[in-house]
Amino acid sequence: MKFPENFVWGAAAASYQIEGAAHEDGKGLSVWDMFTRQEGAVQNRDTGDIACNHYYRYKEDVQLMKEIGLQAYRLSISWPRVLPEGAGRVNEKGLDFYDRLIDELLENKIEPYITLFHWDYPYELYKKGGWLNPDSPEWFAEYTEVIVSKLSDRVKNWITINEPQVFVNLGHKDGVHAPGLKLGLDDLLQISHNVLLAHGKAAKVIRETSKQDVRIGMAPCDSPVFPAKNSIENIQAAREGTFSVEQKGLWAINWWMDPVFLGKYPEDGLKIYEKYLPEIKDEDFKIISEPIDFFGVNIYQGSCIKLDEKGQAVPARKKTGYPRNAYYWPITPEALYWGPSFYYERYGKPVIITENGMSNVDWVSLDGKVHDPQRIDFTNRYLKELQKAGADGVDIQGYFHWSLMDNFEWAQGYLERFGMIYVDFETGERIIKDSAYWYKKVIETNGEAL
Ligand code: GCO
Repeated sequence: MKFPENFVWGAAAASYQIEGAAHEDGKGLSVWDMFTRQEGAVQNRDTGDIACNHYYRYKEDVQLMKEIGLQAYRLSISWPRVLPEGAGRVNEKGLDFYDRLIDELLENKIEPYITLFHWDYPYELYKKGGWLNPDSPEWFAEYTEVIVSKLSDRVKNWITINEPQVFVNLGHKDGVHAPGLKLGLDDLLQISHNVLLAHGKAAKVIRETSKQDVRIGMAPCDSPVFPAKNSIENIQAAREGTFSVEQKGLWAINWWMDPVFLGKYPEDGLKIYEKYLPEIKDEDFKIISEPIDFFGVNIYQGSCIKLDEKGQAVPARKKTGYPRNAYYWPITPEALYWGPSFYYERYGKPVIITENGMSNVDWVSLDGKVHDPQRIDFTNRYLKELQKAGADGVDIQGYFHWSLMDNFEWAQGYLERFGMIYVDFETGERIIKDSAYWYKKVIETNGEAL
């Protein structure tokens, strides 16, 4: 099952989840450095202080990427590592780390895709109100300029913000992610508007500052709704369910991506949130909808709906003992057909899967290897669905497996292993899992090996 020519095969990780060196070489604090110290915030009181020690082991890690045959690597930049106070003073040692990492990747013919914000928000800016502060979009734009000025001679692919739904809902509504707040809807909508403005300002800065042509995207997450049957009515119900603020609230992908690609909030959301909306200035949507080049999206699962006897959409019952991963997320490969299909229909932009993968109960076997057949089967099934979406006309342009290596899984600490590389968190030893060698063959054959 061939993928399009020039389809990009990669893997993804994120600064706070793998770098470690959380208090070294001049790095400033992030909200995750603060949050992990709160009693009960993270399983086993785990922190990202050391994580995978990638800050010091990046050369070894790039060699592992090369051995796996990755064409691209999606990394994120730790904002407070480069700007310890979040704005103003640059920590040259921090910027130098990314400079060296980019060079190492390019020397090994691995294309870097940089995510500018993957949740490790500068604590000093948090103390000034964080994403609630009306200056927050400008803070992000200034940070973006520092990074793009330094790296854009070598980096062409940029992702502004990772999963706004997660850090807004879990971090600012439910309080179970950093910064651990439980804010009201008016604040949450102000934050979401500021995040969208920050995205738009950053996209403009990237385009204007870059020393070469760029491709820009964002990486929202989604759990698309998909039909139990391929009837027109069932598909339409799934399409409506995928893009429904009424059903999904601030998790709804179109609450975020309609402003970016269509220059307006979705009607159902405007009605529901009417009393809580922030002030929206005339020029806001021009800023937010600064043109970008691809629809990046993180998809792990979807939800299946069928039509009842009255033609109403209802959840399709999960089979008893349905397949699920170690994180108890159901295995739903159809999500990688229907999600990209619906996004491409709605926004007309090439689709890049910026994250997909699974947590697995991985351990080192007696033969010293890490056998992870579930991850191979999972990825095989999801990629087959993505290929089908491509065959049916969706412009699919890339796939980044989450994750390159086992890492700090936020409030779960080190309990969940998503990596294609096993990490011993006591010794730092890396072991390439079977799934990585399987993925190598998929990459070499551009998907034919599926
Ligand atoms: C996310 C984040 C990743 C997670 C991964 C598994 O999508 O939540 O981008 O940092 O680790 O998705 O939950």
